[in-house]
Amino acid sequence: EPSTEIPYGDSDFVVVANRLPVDRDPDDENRGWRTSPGGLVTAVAPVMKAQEGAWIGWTGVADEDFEPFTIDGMHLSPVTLTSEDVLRYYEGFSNATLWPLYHDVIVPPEYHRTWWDAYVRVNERFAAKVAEVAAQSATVWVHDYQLQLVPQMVRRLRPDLAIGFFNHIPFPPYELFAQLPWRDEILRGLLGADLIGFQRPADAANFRRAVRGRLGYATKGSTVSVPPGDFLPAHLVRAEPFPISIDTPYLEELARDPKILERAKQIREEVGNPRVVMLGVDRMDYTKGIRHRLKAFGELLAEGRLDVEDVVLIQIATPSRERLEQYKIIRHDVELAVGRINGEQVDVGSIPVRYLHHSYPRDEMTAFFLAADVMLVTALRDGMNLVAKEYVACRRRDDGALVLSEFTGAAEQLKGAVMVNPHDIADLKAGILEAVQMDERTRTRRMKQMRKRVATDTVSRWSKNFLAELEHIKDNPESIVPE
Ligand code: ADQ
Repeated sequence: EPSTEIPYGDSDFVVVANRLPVDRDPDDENRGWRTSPGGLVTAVAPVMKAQEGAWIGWTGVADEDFEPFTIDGMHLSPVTLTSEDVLRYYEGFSNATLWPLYHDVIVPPEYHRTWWDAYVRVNERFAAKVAEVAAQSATVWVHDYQLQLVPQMVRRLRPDLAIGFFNHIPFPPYELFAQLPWRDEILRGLLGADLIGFQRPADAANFRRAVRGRLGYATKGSTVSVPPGDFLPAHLVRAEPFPISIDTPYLEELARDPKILERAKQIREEVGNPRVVMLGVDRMDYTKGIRHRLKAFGELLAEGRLDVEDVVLIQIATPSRERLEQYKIIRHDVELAVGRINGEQVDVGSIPVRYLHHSYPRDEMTAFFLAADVMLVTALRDGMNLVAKEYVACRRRDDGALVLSEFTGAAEQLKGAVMVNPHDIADLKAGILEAVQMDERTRTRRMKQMRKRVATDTVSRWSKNFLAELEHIKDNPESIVPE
């Protein structure tokens, strides 16, 4: 029985994420906020509008309190972060501890007790906000690695709620996860949820193995039995894969737009109309394998296996987490590599790598996807990688080839890609050449196969599946009792 002392809120559906789906825009004098369109918004906005929904998150502005506000029919409930929270909870524990730890320790994670304290404190703030806005028996959907303690905190405050959690990044193998000084707290935090979603089956399996190894709880299939304790009664938790996807119909619509098709042609002209345009689109992050990609491309040119007359690589890298040391290093390394490849050329007119350190609107991104014959996705580790799926969705003529790292979640769905191990530069080079030289019939066959997949696996289906499963668990708790 839910405690009657808690004043319930009005929202039947609550999304909780580190960031609200808005950016401050002082130029927009009407509201001061601009919606930042992303996959998650697309996925949950219809549910938010259909039910009395709310989104809890940070505005991106530190040290300022904001009142709840409504934008595009979504009720937003801001959580305040101080500059110190940003430093310790966000840049520190989330992005310099958890992010590298969960991505195979590509760079060494840093463990600082002050960062952990801030992580706990901020997670408590998010949980308190959920308890305040959620209506009785509401559904709460918590997102991503910044908020892994929120499920347990919410369950303690509001046992009446159905709590789902989705992890957008990988969940590491036990041997790596075990490094974390606060590993047990994180596992208990997540186990406050009724349903925990991961990108790949392997991520869910890694999580269940950590639960068995650290906490000694029994698991059967995807179900974890959590014994009573920590002020909570015994309960069952499901940990399962729910691979995220993209808004395919929207991208296909953009890819049909004559203005965008014209812009794609123009982009090809602007880079000198080469026979082959290759493209990379990533956040500037050490997990994305941009350095490895450039190394492979540079060697192929130097060895004359690719001809500078024939190919151009457009590398778009969105600025990301720029105050963190490891992000300064990756940017420096990428820029050095680009300069080196372009500097090796003898002809003043030869610029094989066109490097853009910017973010672009959706229309322009679509034009880039349409302009590219070969898409390079070479992440060293990536939860899913939406860029790979976006490229496929835009190729309405079933042309173009995708080079895809086997270390992305997307590799499990896009079987028509040229699969590569980006750590193996020789393999990466062979993959790039295979994509460049692939005959038209093979390209068409493989792209068709991949397009079929993204046509059915859309982000709205992803959120429907997740929420349906959560609903089902809530309505039939006995249905998940392991036989
Ligand atoms: P990210 O690490 O950010 O996401 P990704 O899945 O590729 O990686 O999503 C990036 C998004 O940003 C894509 O929609 C892409 O088009 C867009 N983008 C990238 N560069 C851009 C630019 N210069 N201008 C405009 N848009 C740009 C995390 C996980 C992933 C997981 C997603 C979703 O790391 O593994 O797929 O969440 O769960």
